[in-house]
Amino acid sequence: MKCRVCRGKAAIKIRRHNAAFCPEHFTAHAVRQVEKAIKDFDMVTFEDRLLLGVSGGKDSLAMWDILTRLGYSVDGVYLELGIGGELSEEEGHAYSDVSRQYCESFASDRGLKLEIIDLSTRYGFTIPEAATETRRVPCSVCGLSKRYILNQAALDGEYDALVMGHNLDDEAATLMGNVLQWNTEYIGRQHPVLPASGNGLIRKVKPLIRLAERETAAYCILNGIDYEVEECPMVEGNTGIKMKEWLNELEERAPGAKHRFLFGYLENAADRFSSEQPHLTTCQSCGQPTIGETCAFCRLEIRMKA
Ligand code: Q46
Ligand code: ZN
Ligand code: ZN
Repeated sequence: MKCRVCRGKAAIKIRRHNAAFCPEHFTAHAVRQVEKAIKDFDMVTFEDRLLLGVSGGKDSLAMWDILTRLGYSVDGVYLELGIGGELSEEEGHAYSDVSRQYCESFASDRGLKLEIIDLSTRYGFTIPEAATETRRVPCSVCGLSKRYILNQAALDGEYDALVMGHNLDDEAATLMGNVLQWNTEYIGRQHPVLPASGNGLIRKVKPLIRLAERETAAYCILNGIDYEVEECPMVEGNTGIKMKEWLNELEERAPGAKHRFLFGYLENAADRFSSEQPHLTTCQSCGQPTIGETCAFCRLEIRMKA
């Protein structure tokens, strides 16, 4: 297997591009894919101050590395969710601790600014506690907490946009899940750029959407980026995992299927669903946007304090 560019020994084959690359040219390819996503969807400019939510996993660290390489000004924010697991002998929330350490090392090695927000210290609960109290799937309370806190962190820091580390697999799986249920409101909200709104929503962008999960992992490995390889111990019940498995089976039979599904939707059908978005008002408690009187995160916070 030879590199498409230099004919040297290839390190990775990408079937949907019908191409293989050596480490150097794969890195250049990955960077180009991000550049293309930013340009095609007019995501951000070099003047923008960007905030990236980092988890310590491959996607967000690859994203930080690529955006910095391209010359964007990007600070990171890590949410300490209080998730435990079997990763370390030490007491405490092993999974979250280890994930935070990967983010801290990445940032300090490169002189980048990283803010740590501890859910427990700032809001008085952890994700495992909230999941137990509400009897909801952990990823559901985790997702809503992350969306809220990252948006708030970007507003507080007066950033121009919040960068999300969602890759091609994440976005295709979300779309598939929503299409199978015909959740038209959610479908209408799925786009690589979600514009800011006057009532407390920061602009959100997803520059990683042209790279698949195995490509962001390969990018990290080939570029010496250490990341959390273990899966979150609370992932059970996450419906996106099933969708990813199905899409991987499809991709195996028809390389490029994921890309065609997601980008076909964005090019041909996204505008048909854009009017399906609900009318947002302002949360009476915190000022962030909501469809009811009090936003879902404030309701969760009130319940956890009771
Ligand atoms: S951290 Fe949170 Fe993920 Fe763990 S509980 Fe689910 S959403 S799986 S990306
Ligand atoms: Zn090469
Ligand atoms: Zn609120």
